[in-house]
Amino acid sequence: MMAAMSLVVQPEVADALRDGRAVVALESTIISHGMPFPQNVEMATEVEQIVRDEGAVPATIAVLDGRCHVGLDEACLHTLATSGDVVKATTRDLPWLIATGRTGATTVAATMRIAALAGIRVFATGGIGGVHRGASSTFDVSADLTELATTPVAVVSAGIKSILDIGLTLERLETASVPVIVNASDDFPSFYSRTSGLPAPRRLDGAVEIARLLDATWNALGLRVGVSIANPIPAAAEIPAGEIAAVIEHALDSLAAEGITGQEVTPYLLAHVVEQTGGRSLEANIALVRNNATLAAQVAVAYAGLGA
Ligand code: PSU
Ligand code: MN
Repeated sequence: MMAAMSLVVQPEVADALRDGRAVVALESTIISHGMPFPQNVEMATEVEQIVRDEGAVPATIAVLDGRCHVGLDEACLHTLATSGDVVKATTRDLPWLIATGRTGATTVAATMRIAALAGIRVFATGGIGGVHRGASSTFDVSADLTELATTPVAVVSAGIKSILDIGLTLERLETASVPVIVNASDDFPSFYSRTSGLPAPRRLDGAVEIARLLDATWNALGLRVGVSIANPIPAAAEIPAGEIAAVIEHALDSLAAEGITGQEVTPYLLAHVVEQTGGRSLEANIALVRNNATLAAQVAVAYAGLGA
């Protein structure tokens, strides 16, 4: 089978999946296109350790020379973190990468798809893509939303960055019947900030409640959808929404001035924000990814414990 041939699962990950033990998928666009070197590779390595400390097996996902890898060694992580010509790959890019034997860093969408093929149900990242501001004229809506609508993987993020239209993104997720849960808060978080001005669509408290919701979604109801779990950034690392707002407005202005469109939009905005905050946003970003890895691993352990 073509899918089996192009899927390379690390033995440790394959063993855990076969035995029904907890596995957490991790994406690679955040490494290649979401953070600068060397913080990107330090973050990727540290996050894998956090997942292990919580009793789960990490599986960082990327396409290497046309094969979908589930679980990467140190050398592969380093290549993704340093090589300037790694393609940013969303789901529609996967066939092209496989057909041409190329290397790509997977977005949330592409990581979800490969995780599902491997049988992984829980995935930790920083922020998910969504409906871009001005999408009514640009039609720029991330394929992350399409994937959440069709692929049964739970994605733990710190919410949605306000480079996007958070309200419209939540509307699209509702239309797609994607459960959107906030962990331990009544406010929907906006990545750097614990609030966004919007309420949590639904709230749950902790991994056991979240695992029960996953069981209800996929097993009791048979819904073939993703689940979005928003985990607010720890208070100590938060950048208040009012403070980051001006930086984001500036980033959006220069995006327009430079005429950047399409797949380059998100990496451009992320890099601009890091530059304008003198690295403070990068520290916040790393803190929230750590926090998400912890919760995702706890959820994966709790879900495995249900024997679902
Ligand atoms: N948002 C972030 N950090 C990120 C991304 C989004 O705060 O690193 C990355 C993720 O990989 C996400 C992708 O899946 O950007 C979305 O890109 P686009 O908007 O082109 O779909
Ligand atoms: Mn886009």
